[in-house]
Amino acid sequence: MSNDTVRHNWTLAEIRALHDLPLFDLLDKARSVHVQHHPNNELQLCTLLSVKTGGCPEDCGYCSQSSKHQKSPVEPQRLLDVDAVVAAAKQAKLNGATRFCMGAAWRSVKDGPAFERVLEMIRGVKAQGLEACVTLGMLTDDQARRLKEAGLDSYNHNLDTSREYYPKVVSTRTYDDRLHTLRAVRGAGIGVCCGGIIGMGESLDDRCRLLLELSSLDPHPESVPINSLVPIPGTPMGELPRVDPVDVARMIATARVLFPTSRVRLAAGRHELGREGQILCLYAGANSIFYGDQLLTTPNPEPGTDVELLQVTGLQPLAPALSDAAPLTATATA
Ligand code: SAM
Ligand code: DTB
Ligand code: SF4
Repeated sequence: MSNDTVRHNWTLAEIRALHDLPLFDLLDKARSVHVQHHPNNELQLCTLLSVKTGGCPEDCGYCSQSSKHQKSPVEPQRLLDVDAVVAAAKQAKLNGATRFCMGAAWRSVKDGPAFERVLEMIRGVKAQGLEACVTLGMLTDDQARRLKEAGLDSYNHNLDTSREYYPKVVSTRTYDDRLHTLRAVRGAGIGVCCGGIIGMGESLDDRCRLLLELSSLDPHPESVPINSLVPIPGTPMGELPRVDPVDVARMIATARVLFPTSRVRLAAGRHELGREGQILCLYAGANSIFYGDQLLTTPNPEPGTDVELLQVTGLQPLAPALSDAAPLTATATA
């Protein structure tokens, strides 16, 4: 398969037909695309850090950090110091991560000291030889330009679900607000990390419409995170059932076929998939995971368990950009 098979004109019917194939036929297609474009059995390890936790004015129904969900267990915290973030990035690198992603529970970025501090964090992370990614909410063109100037590689801003289902998930912003920020990111020359969440009560067509929307972005997002809902008690989605691992694998395999050259990330919800569920998702075409015992506010598998996952699959962590990272061991610290 050559790059001319990177398509931006998929139809919903085509995507749904792919998604609904007999499982092994879908896996065969995804695997064939995967080995043509990502031949090295590589797995990208990204470590996440919440640099500003809680107190967010948006009302995303899945999120522990919304101030609208009074019963969520998350206590708001102030923006971390640059030194603490750089120390966490150094540790992430020692543990074998090559990408460091920082999340802030903001609706949008405000110009001022907090933004200046985030720019300093990005410079500090880049100085460690790590890829830097942030997710800060909505951005203006000028803010995107300043993030790029600070050395930012990638901006995470998820569409989360279909345009049709979006109002069931969040009422304080629109789908077009999200697309507007994605254009600002792309316009500044920053890589786009954009995906969604399954398991929020959406239909299979909604999942396929999300993929359709993402596939219409030109160029495609360099990275497509597929999150499974982590139900947080005290949020509107806190009582929803866990996603079936086979459903996650179907979503990942469909994304792999649609986004041949992108990284597809097996993101939130990995904890509950179990070892074999995760292996199925990696076989389906995921080539990136969050690595470290914490996502933003919820637990992630222990690094030692992930090292075993790499050993049992024979996957290799993506080589670090600089060579002073320690080799992975099952005792890697969080
Ligand atoms: N405030 C920023 C924003 O919304 O763009 C950045 C932080 S937000 C927590 C980053 C992403 O994490 C969300 O877009 C969503 O896809 C994912 N996420 C948040 N809570 C989740 C949950 N409980 N389960 C699964 N994914 C979740
Ligand atoms: C993404 O798509 N998933 C990550 C990252 N981008 C920022 C966040 C997952 C959050 C899971 C819930 C939590 O830990 O609060
Ligand atoms: Fe705020 Fe982001 Fe959580 Fe939505 S997902 S409530 S914008 S932190």
